[in-house]
Amino acid sequence: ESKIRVGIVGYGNLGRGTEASIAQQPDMELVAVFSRRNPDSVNIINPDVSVLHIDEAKNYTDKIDVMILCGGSATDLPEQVPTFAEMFNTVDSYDTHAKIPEFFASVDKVAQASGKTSVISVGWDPGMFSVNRVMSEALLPEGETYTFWGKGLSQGHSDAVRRVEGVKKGVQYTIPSEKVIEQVRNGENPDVSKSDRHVRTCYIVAEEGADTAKIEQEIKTMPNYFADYETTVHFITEEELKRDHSSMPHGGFVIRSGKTGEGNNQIAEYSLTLDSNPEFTASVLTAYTRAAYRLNKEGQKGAKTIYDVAPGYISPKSAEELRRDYL
Ligand code: API
Repeated sequence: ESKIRVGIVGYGNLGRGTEASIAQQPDMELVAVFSRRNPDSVNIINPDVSVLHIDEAKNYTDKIDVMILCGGSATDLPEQVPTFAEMFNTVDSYDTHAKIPEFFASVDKVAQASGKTSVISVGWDPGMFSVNRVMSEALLPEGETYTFWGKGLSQGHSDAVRRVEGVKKGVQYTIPSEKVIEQVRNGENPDVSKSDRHVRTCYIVAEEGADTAKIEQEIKTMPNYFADYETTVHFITEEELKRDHSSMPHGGFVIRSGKTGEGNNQIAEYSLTLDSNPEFTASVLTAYTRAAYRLNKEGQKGAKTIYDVAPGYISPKSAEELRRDYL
């Protein structure tokens, strides 16, 4: 059987992680990386893979089965995914939770018309955590679901602070409350909102002469990302950022604490401990690339979320092998 031919659009941390992840998949080959930058300035891992300007992508509709879109959620993906869904099956990790319904609708409209399949918003959250929230709530209808993130570096929030005027570089750490995690694991079902379960800390390198008070204010009041959270902003030098904040760990827990029939406590927990947030998100993207390819072959077109894709579709194993080896 021939390999799934894959393309990558956008080559930042996530694009790079995706290149590395495709190399681990026995049934996929990376055809090309597309970037808005000058292709000569893009340093990819495997020098044998072609790097092309994003405008060239339209010439690859019969050479690429699935395009993985690795741009940021703030401005790239809402524009790029509908554009590419006209020409390719796509996979993305759009992660602005509050705007997923409108994003889904805009992609679905295009993909229904083009006959392509677009798996949207797959990473670990949204993504693996979303699946675990839904599964544990279906199993334990009476109870509470708690999502904790971190401590770790959120790519989405870091991307958001870097878009603030006067910010040269920056990162954001999400820090969960250990006390609340403890209470949840003990089955106490504390009544705390997700903004009270976490604090956010930013380390910012400001542009020369920038108004740091204004930057801080703009970050702290940013809707969806920071407005509802207790946020601290530290200004540091470029050297300090490089020295202390170059790794990108993340992770967290989805915990459902419920009661069944005769009042017995049941706690379901899914946890991730990640040395590299972008490399793991990339691994989820490539697994769902397989699903996008197979769903499209079956004629299941349009936008799909992780809830629409049965687990067997993401495995390189056949349904027969899964029944025999994993059930
Ligand atoms: C946070 C999480 C991170 C989710 C993971 C991923 C990212 O507040 O740290 O942007 O890194 N929402 N969407």
